[in-house]
Amino acid sequence: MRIGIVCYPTFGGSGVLATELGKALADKGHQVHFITYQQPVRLNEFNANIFYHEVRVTTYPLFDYPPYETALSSTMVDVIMNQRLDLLHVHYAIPHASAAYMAKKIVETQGRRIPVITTLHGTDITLVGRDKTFAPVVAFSINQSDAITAVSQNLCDETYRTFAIEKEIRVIHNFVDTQRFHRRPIDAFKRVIAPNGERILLHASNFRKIKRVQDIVHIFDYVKKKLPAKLLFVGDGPERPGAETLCRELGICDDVRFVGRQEQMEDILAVADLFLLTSEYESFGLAALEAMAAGVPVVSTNAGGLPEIQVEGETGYLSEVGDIGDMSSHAISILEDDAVLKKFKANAAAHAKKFDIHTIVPEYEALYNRFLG
Ligand code: GMT
Repeated sequence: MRIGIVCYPTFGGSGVLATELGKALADKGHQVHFITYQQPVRLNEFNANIFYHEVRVTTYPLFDYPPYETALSSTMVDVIMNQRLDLLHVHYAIPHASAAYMAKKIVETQGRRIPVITTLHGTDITLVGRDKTFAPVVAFSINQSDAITAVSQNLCDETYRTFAIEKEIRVIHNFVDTQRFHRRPIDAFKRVIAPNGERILLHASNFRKIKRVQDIVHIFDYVKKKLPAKLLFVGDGPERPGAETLCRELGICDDVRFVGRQEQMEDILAVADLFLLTSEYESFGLAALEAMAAGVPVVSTNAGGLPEIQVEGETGYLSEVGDIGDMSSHAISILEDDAVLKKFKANAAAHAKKFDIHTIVPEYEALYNRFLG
């Protein structure tokens, strides 16, 4: 198959998932064409079946807002026609689904039919999408897609609750390459982070408000009072300065490291003992699944799709949003006993296999096949 994948190229979960899907499809012999404005961060190796088409937005003094969506549709048309694509798979509805609808209509005038599959990832529905500046276009373009998928049952339900969707939304859970995340810790790295064998807690995100990163700092402060521990913050975003200030106020800066955006998550996760995710909402929580695949238990909120990936009391614990006390006691209960920690680590790794790349990617292929032939 010749598949066009449209996504955000950044560190966000939707772009990561789309890129990993494209790489897996290419490994299976499909020809994959990424269409986006920058090389996706996880597209970091050569594969003869992978192509990258950059969307270039022309600037002009009249444009206070460069028309990315128009440029994206035009690039889609170019790639569909010249690379003879069989289908377009767009990740994150805004503006990808509406740009794909436009491209589809344009190529129809040239005698080409191209099926469009839209995968909903979360904030395109729950946060940005429901804003009235976007909502009518989001609802229309989702309804115009030939197939719609959501990354969790929760997101599927939220989408039906938010928009008048006339079509079936299929749930295809996010996935992880469990082999890749099954790594031995790099001892030298571990010694730098935790020189005295302290427990290592980890959070990775885009530091947006929805992640409630200050809750992470408070939880760590509680944990640290009970046992020797270090906290690693991976990623960057608008709430990072606030988290840094809070660390200073609590006097815990020496035990907290902000390491910025990182590509080699598997190496970082390999040294971690616990992953913290305090989000107000997560459609799925791909970062938590990657942690589990690396054998790292997760203490998280019970928001959105997180209960679909975690098993309470086995892979970690789920608490009400904002319940710092509950999350702290759960973290301590996992970390204070070697045998308990070992059990949770093994459970997390075993449960992540349910979402293995080799199980989930065929679900997308089966969906594609419905539109071909
Ligand atoms: O979490 C973010 O803010 C990034 C966002 C994205 O679109 O990249 O992540 C969403 O999609 C991920 C992949 O499907 C999910 O794992 C995240 O849970 C989801 N984020 C939210 O729903 C807040």
